[in-house]
Amino acid sequence: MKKAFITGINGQDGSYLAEHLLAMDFEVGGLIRRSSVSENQTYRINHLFKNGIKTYYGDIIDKSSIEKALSDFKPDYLFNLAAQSHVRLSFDMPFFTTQVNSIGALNVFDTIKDKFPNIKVYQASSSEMFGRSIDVDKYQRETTPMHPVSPYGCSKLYAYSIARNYRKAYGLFISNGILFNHESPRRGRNFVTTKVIEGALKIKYGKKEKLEMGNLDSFRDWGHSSDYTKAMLKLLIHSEAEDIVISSGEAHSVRELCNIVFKKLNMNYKDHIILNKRYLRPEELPYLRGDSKKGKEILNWKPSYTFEKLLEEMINHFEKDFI
Ligand code: NAP
Ligand code: F7E
Repeated sequence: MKKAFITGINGQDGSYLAEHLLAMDFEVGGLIRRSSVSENQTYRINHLFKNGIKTYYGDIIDKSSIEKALSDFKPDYLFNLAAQSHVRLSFDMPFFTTQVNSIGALNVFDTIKDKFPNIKVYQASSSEMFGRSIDVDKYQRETTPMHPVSPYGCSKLYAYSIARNYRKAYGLFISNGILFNHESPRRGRNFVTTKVIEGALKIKYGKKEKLEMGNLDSFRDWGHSSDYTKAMLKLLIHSEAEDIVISSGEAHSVRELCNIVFKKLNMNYKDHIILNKRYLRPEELPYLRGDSKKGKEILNWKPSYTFEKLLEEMINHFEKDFI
């Protein structure tokens, strides 16, 4: 039985990945953070303990905690998903974001180099690393230059680069999955998909009148976390370490997202959405659309969700709380 260890196991992706690994007969372990509200520590993975997952307290800023957990669990694969993953908040907390996303990743890779060089590592890289850079055909792909426009994007670019450096310099198996936005019913409430869906439902059910939003004119390439976490495993069981884009290949604006969600709930978003400058970013990334041709070819990966199906699943999930 192969063993896989996940940092960030209690996150959106960590929980879907853990489910998938268990279904594929892996033994699964993961790092969880201490929270003063202890229920939050394992909020998204409580349903998996009956399957025997093993968790360790730790933090990727604390190198000793990574080393202790890996010495005990002895994984074959490690998925480094732990991060401060909110882009706008990274402008409020640039040092913390860099500490976790950059130095935290280095802590993981350096522990692997010194103590566990046979573990294969997945690094959760992000389309946010491209920033405003885009190819002439209006796609971003593995070869597109990276010019991030947020502290989050910069912190992820450091982790991406040091992953490649450690792979080459020390012969380690470290792969970067360059994932475009992906969502699900488990997406945090302050990301735009969940925020629009919950906001629209509150308006429909009379709990709220207006929804305060930031920039409606940016475009994102949205997929489903359960599809994208399957690509993570495919990347690590691939014969060679690679850097690979995972995306849907479609770009939709935030305005279109609002239009679809409100329409599905028989409302017009224009009657309810107002601008609050608080939700604007000091620098915005205007357009993301990924070309995942390489991933489709070498990993034989393809998404099962369309944008509409993703939104429908999320609306149905959140609407249960209102009925
Ligand atoms: P998420 O829901 O925010 O999950 C992040 C996880 O990391 C949480 O479980 C969190 O712990 C944990 N964490 C944060 N700081 C930590 C630290 N210092 N030490 C240990 N654990 C820590 O994010 P996600 O959507 O699942 O994304 C997973 C990864 O993919 C992240 O690295 C993200 O940056 C990257 N990514 C995400 C997307 C996307 O669209 N979702 C796209 C590209 C890349 P708590 O549960 O205790 O908060
Ligand atoms: O914003 C706009 C906002 O916060 C999407 C993370 O998973 O994907 C995610 O980062 C868009 C942006 O995701 C609001 O300005 C408008 O243009 O849902 P988001 P993100 O910033 O794209 C990347 C790939 C990651 O790696 C990250 O970890 O929506 N927007 N109004 C808003 N966004 C939010 N959150 N809230 C608003 O009120």
